[in-house]
Amino acid sequence: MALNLTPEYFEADRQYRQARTREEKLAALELMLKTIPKHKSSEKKQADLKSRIKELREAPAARGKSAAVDPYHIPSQGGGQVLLLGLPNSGKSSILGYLSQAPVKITNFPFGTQLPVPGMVYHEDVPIQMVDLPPVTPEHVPPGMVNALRHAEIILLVVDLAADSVLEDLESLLAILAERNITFESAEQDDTGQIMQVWPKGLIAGTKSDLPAAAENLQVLRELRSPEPPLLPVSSRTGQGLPELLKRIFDMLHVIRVYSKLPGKPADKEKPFVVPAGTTVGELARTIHKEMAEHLKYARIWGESAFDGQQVHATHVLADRDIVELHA
Ligand SMILES: Nc1nc2c(ncn2[C@@H]2O[C@H](COP(=O)(O)OP(=O)(O)OP(=O)(O)O)[C@@H](O)[C@H]2O)c(=O)[nH]1
Ligand SMILES: [Mg+2]
Repeated sequence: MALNLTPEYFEADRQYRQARTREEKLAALELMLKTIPKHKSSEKKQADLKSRIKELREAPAARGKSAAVDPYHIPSQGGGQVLLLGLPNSGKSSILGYLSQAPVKITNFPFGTQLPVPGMVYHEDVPIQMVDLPPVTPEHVPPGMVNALRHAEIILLVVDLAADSVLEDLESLLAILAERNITFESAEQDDTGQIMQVWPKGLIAGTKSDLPAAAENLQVLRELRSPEPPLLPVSSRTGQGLPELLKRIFDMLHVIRVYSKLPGKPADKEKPFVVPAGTTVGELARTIHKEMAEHLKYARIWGESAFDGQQVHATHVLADRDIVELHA
């Protein structure tokens, strides 16, 4: 289904995901409704937007400080945000525990996690935020979580590969989402052939791949389920499969990293700027400093998008790992 969403719509969507207050959320939703292309295939989405606007308008205004705090509102940090969604005891907290210093609670009994816990994980030198979520069941999805899922960039569905019920588990997770109109659409192209992002994106981690039952269950899953969203086997005991999972997440985020450099000095390789793929030199300058963008004369680039030290203009599109020297 081609929705042919416009850049204005994506910007409004982004604003919505960053919105903190009810007023900000309403303004962004209204902008989304205004900018969504009005045709048959977007009718469902339009109706969804209208009902969310109505819901928000009618919701009682938050009273006092405690009422305003939403534990599921975690602003995205680093290259992007991944939410870990799964049934109880599937191994969500263990994944984030293995990959980060985040204070996750790993328990051998179900419902160990009660509130979302964010942590930073790394694909090479690119920070990506992962959020461990409390478990869901077909009977119960914690209030507040649905909204977070709806506006997630990436949802990592976590299933226990060692459980013989793994196929049903995966199906019930997908059903929990589908019942709330959260589906995974693949990327679309706009009129100019540029890839436009449609969020959320889905990926499946089959955990506990180190356990004996996992191999056969994985085989069964591969034979019986559709290949979308993609499934990767991982183990939080041995770490197996986790680097591949992170690489896949990085690719799905459609971001690039670039390093800044001062004239006559080596590049700062410690902390890359992580920016959307397609970012130009001028846009990078704006992310660094507004004044820099205003006074930018040219840049010199080392890397894939230019020959070493090549002088380029503000409109030059950057590539992953480019080193950029801005001249103002
Ligand atoms: N062998 C093995 N055990 C694992 C793996 N991942 C998790 N476990 C075990 O599975 C149990 C549940 O792990 P958690 O990470 O707490 O699971 P969870 O999905 O966060 O659980 P809830 O928060 O209750 O939903 C613990 O006993 C873990 O040690 C794995 O990769 N291999
Ligand atoms: Mg947990």
